[in-house]
Amino acid sequence: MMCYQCEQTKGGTGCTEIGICGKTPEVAALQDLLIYSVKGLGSLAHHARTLAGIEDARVNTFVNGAIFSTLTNVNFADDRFLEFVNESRELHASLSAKLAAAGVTLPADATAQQPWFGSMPHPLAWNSQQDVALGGVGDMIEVGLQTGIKARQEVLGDTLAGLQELLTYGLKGLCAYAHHAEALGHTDPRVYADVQEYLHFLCSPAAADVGAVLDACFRSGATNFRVMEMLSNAHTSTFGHPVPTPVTLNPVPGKAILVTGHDMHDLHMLLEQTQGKGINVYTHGEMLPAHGYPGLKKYPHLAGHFGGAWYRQKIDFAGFPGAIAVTTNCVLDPLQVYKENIFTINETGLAGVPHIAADASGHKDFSPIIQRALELPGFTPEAVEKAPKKRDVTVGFGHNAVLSVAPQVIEAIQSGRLEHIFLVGGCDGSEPQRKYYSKLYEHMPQSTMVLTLGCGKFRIFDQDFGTLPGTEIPRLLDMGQCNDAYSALVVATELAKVFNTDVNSLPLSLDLSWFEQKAVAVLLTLLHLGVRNIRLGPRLPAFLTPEAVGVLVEKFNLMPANVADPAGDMKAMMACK
Ligand code: FS2
Ligand code: SF4
Repeated sequence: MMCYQCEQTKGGTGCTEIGICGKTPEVAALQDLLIYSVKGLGSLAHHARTLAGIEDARVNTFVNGAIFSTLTNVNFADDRFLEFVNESRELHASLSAKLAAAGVTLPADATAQQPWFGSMPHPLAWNSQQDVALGGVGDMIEVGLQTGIKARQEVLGDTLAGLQELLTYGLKGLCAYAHHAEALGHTDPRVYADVQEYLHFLCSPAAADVGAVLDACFRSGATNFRVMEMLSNAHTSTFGHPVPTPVTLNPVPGKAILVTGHDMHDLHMLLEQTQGKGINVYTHGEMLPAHGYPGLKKYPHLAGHFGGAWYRQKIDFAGFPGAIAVTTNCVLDPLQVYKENIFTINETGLAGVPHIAADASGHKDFSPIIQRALELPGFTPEAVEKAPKKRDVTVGFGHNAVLSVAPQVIEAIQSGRLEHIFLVGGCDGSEPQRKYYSKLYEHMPQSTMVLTLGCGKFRIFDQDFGTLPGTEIPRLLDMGQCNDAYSALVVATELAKVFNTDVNSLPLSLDLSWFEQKAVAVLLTLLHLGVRNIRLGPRLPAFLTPEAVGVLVEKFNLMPANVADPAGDMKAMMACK
């Protein structure tokens, strides 16, 4: 195997024997094959749309969900990937039949072999081959082994192969966001069309040109901006705009379910299905911001938050006395001690763990999770009594809430009481270098504010940063999940308008911690918007060669976070460098 799609990749170069995340070579091969097959399906859907105006709703939904399933820490179950690849080929056959019925033939070069597919045919041609024997996982792994990055690196060289991966990884993040929005009934035909155009592009001769690939990367950043806006609207129109809300970290006695991941729609369905059953529902990880939404906080049995960032989940889940529902990433191979308590939903999957699928109407029956919660002890009064008491945390500073205090923030900037604003957004992880982000906060002067989003916030979310001098406004404002990066962009854009300048000229610094491919999508959006001077860490992506990084440094002054010197980075940022 060879996988270098996330920040924790082995040695900063690539996981080759087994993933640091626990991904096996078998699952890696199946994921590579799925991406390869979806490139072919996306290319066919692009032809169907542009040549015959055919829009296939099942294909649109499937492509985004399938790509999402290959994102880091989403799915480790080889049988799920067998299903995904088979479904990709079935959808390909049914869309081909629609084209044939419409009397449309594909251009002669539609399946022209590109050298970087190596021993495999063009993906569109492979999807169409009826004589490919894919009886079981073993057959599929054999084929999948031929679709990895290595073949592309050999033909294209590391820089171009890496830039093709940059586009693919950006699509993984974008498709995850789009899929979340779709779960809430929000879709955009242009987003489906864009995704499939990029997949088609990756199968075309144009993808052998560095400039064309970079251009496609930045265009995908524009698409992702639409998607993040759509997702923000999906959340706020369904559950209302987040409002500042204190959240307890102390459990209460009673049966319990822990909900992890990012999918608010699942949390809502679970809150509905647990009403009146004497079960308390707790959020974990990226679900923390759910407490700020009026449409979710209204449920009295949404009892609080339990645990920290995703990478601590083995400790958190082992210590949770109830059932655990996994709605999205980040999930890890479970410990035996809680394996009987955990359930996967949506695109997530774990070998040997029950999966709850939606029915044709999108409804999910969470009875197995509820049943398991009722079987388990939950939090006993004694355990609650003994647990160390923690202070509340406050969530709910989406763009509406932050903009409602904008006049005070602006006044504070104008009077010099607020010197600088930091956006420290992104992912958390277990590597020691990530201590840089914890230390960064220690060096922040009192005359500053910090906006957080994503699971990186768990480094400081329970600390008291006090209020901005002369105001009641907290210095630390959490804007939500990594999915809520849109809110930060709205705030920055509105502030720039007030000061009659652009985002790059504000007293604002972005210090981003990346881990997986949603962060790649957000980075491409920021670059598309022309945001400069972003710090990125703790390590730069392994898939970007020094040559590729050089282009980003030259165009955008993208900087690696100086993880050895957080104080130095803080000083530089205070000087707007
Ligand atoms: Fe955190 Fe993990 Fe949010 Fe990322 S829970 S690193 O995949 O999506 O952020
Ligand atoms: Fe390694 Fe990350 Fe790939 Fe997992 S997702 S195999 S940790 S690079």
